[in-house]
This record gives sequence, structure tokens and C-alpha cells, in this order.
Amino acid sequence: MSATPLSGVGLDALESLSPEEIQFLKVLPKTELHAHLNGCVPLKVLRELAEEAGVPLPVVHKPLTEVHEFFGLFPAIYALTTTPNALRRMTRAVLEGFLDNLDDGGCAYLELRSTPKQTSEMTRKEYMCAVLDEVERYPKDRVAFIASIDRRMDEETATEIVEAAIQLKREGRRIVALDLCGDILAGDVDMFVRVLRKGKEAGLEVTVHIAESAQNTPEETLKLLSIPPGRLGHATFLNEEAIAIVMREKIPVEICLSSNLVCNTVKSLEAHHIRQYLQAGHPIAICTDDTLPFRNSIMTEYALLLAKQPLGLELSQSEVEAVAKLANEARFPS
Ligand code: 6MZ
Repeated sequence: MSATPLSGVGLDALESLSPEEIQFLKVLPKTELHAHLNGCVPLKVLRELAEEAGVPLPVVHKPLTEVHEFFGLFPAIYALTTTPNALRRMTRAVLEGFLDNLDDGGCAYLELRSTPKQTSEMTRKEYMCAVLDEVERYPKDRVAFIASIDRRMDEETATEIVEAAIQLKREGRRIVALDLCGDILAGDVDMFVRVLRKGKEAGLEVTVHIAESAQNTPEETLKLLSIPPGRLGHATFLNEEAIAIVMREKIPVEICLSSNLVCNTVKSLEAHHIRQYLQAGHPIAICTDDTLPFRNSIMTEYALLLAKQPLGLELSQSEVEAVAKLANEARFPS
């Protein structure tokens, strides 16, 4: 099952490739490390859930001028997945979309992330268990789970997620890391640093959305780097001091090309910060972020690397292979 009908910025790149190049990308072992569960629901499943609930299909794709507008898309999706059953169904469909078509463009390995939500039907821990039940239907070498903390959460909620994640890891569940995500300017970063460190001390890895907007301050970025995280999401607006730390510590960066272009945080591929990492041979992972609103897939993201300019970055096949290898090496141990 393809995750979503494609129409995003990578589609032109994919369509410009020769059959031989497409086949090369299909069989290339691709590792997806930055995909948000509720952002990757297949449209078909969302439509079914909306029909069953008797509500209109949520608006999930619209042109954005400001990245903040993006977060308004999610409450309508959340309203459709408040029960463990709906959540399991959605998770299963998302995993199938990424993993089941291995010889036809799918991912060899996936770290799927999601923000545990409390509803009248389940606690945050039960949310994680429902997602983990689906994740654990696959072999260990195909998929693992990351629990996200949303920047709009208070300390009590963030701590509840970290403590539940630690417990689940101790129980042998396939949870590998914590993530900090959500509305880019919200929240008390000092508090999140404190809470995420607790998780790290208990053996969970940490990845953080960092400097995704030009409005994220250098002070905030340095605080997040002090955790220290094992990987970084986006890392679009790092200043020189932060770049020096990231390069020195060789912290892998999760690169989401379509997401950055659609959210308008990067103006063009030409201007994308991936270029500096490619030039430096720095570890990166090519990721989709949210296939539902961005209408992309791991294939279209890799097509953006291979396609000729101006549709893509015009890397050679061996350069693309090297990038895919870096992503595989950036997996969190499970
Ligand atoms: C920051 C993002 C994001 O967790 O409910 N999310 N946070 N930047 C992004 N890039 C544009 N894309 C998605 O999946 C949806 C949630 O992931 C976060 C947002 O908090 C969004 O509500 P889950 O499964």
C-alpha cells in the first residue's frame, strides 16, 4: 500500500528519472528515521475512519507560508484515533506503507515516532503499548519506536511519557528513543532538556527537532545540544557555533527535504542545508517527516538526491548509495 497519493515536490524529480534509475532507487536499502505516525496515515485509512465517524475528511494538505500553520492540521486527525483499535489500525497501515513493499521502493528499516496521547479510552502508556504491539509484529531488524514529547506539553506530562518509556524499555518493549517535536516556538526548553536527560540516563537515546525555524534562538539550540542528543531533526538554522559542535561530535542529522520546502523554511533545494553536510561527508538520514500533508514517500525523497538540477541535487548513484549507508549507520541501537 502506498502511503498517500503522491503529488509533492519530489514527484517531478521521480518522474524525471530513467527506468534504470528508478529501479536503482527501488532496491537501494533505505532507512527512514524521521516519520511521525499521525503525519503518515494513508489517506485511504483516514477517509475510512472519517466515514465511520460520520465526519468530513480532515484537510491535511494546504499551501503554507509559515511553518506554524502546519500544526493546525493535526487535531482533526487525532479526533479520529482516540481508541486503541483505531490507533492500531492506523499504525498497521503506516507500517505496511513503509515496510511491506521492500522490493518496490519500501524501507529496509524504519524508526517510527509518535506522541502518546491520553484520551477517554486510553492512557499515554496504553497508547505506546498499542503502537508497540503493531511495531513488534515485524522482526527487530525492520522497525523500532520513538516516543515523542510535544513542545506544548507541561513538565508533568513530559515526565509521564519519559517514565512510561523507561518502564517499557525495561520490560523489553521495542522503544529505542525519545524525541522532542511539535510547535517550533512553544515550551520551556530548559524543562525539556531536564526531562530528556532523565530518559538518556536510563538508557534511551534522544533525538530533537532543533533550529527548524529562523525564530529558534541560538541559545535554545545550544541548550538542546547540551543534552547531548544522539541525532537531530531538521537542524535548518544552526549558527556557526552550533554547526561546529554538530560536526565535531558527528551528530547525524535527519534531513526532510520536502517538508522544509513545503513548510517554507528553506526556499529551494539549491539553498538547502543538506549541501553543507554532503560536502563535509557528515552523517545524514534522508527522511519523509509526514507523508500525508507533504504527499511524499521515501522514494520521492531519494529521487530529489538523484534527479538532475533543478529538479534534484544531481548526486551520482554511488553518492546516493553512500548517503543511504550513512542513514543505516545512524539507526539507534535496539
Ligand atoms: C515539528 C512535527 C513536525 O506524534 O501525533 N510533527 N513537529 N516539526 C515538524 N515538521 C514539519 N511534523 C510533525 O504525529 C504528529 C505530530 O508530530 C509533530 C507534531 O507535534 C504533530 O502534531 P504524532 O504521531
